[in-house]
Amino acid sequence: MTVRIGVIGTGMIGRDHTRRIAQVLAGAEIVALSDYSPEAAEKAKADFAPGATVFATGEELIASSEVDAVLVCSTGSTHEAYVLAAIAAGKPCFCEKPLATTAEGAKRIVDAEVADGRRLVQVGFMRRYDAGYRMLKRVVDEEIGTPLMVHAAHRNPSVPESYVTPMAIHDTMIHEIDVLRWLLDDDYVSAQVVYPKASKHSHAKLADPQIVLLETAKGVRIDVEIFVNCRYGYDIQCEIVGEEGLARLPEPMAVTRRLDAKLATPILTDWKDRFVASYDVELQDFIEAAAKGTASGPSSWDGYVAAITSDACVEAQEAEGRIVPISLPQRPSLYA
Ligand code: ISE
Repeated sequence: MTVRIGVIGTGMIGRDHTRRIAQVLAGAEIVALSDYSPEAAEKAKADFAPGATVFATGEELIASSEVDAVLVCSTGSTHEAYVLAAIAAGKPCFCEKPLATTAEGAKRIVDAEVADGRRLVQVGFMRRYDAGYRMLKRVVDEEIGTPLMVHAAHRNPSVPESYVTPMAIHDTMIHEIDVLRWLLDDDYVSAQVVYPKASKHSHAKLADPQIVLLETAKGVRIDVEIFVNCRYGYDIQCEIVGEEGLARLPEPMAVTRRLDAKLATPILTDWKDRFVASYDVELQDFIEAAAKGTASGPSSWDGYVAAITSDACVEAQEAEGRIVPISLPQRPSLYA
């Protein structure tokens, strides 16, 4: 079966996913597009999916009998309503992060999915599909013994002027929040934020860098450096220290040069390039599950846990070093 997909939000990553589904992946076609800017939807149609229908609203796209499954790639504040509408329509739905902008919103999605009784939602936590993180997980699961500590860093060369302190959590560290609990098969019990000396490249509304300290239910201690004006490149680091040894996320493949009296390896600068291959794998997974009328991969529950943890981290940002407890509700059996 060919899954007929509708994409809501075609300006940014939704445009790239439209290309991916139309030109790279197997088993699906783009039949519908919608964007708050109709020109963006028309442009995606002209460039990648000439046969697609452009809908004026996401709601109409979801309701269309021509659409089997939905990609929600619009701005974060619109996600919750679209995902709830897709669940109500019984259609598999891939939602970019965040699943919702509040933990209560994410919970409404979990509740709707649980009431429906089957998984329909996949959240766009693409790092779980990254080849490097998958290799790292295998080594953590099988070789280094019980994990004790994690040292991680998430560095962006720069961010737009509109990027402010809480976004370091909601927009940036959300990836570590998800991927580390997946790597460790664990959940967080507390968060604390400490601020090093501020970089002169930041501004009054952005504390940069920050260090977030997380503790897990199994007692693992995690430090995550978030530094979004690091200047030199887009750099994701992750080191897990276990009882028997240590495992490190591989660097992205790059050619080392011996040139002009220097030994040099280039570092990427754009996050879209760093995880480009994982987007292909995650969406292929979505298509395969959608063909069976369901969803797999990162779930609404994972989106909800990420939202609860993010809220605690933002509270910790404001709490001047105080440790903020994190407590999770009981995990419904649908997500066991
Ligand atoms: C962006 O939205 C991402 O998802 C990137 O992975 C992250 O590095 C960046 O800081 C975010 O703004």
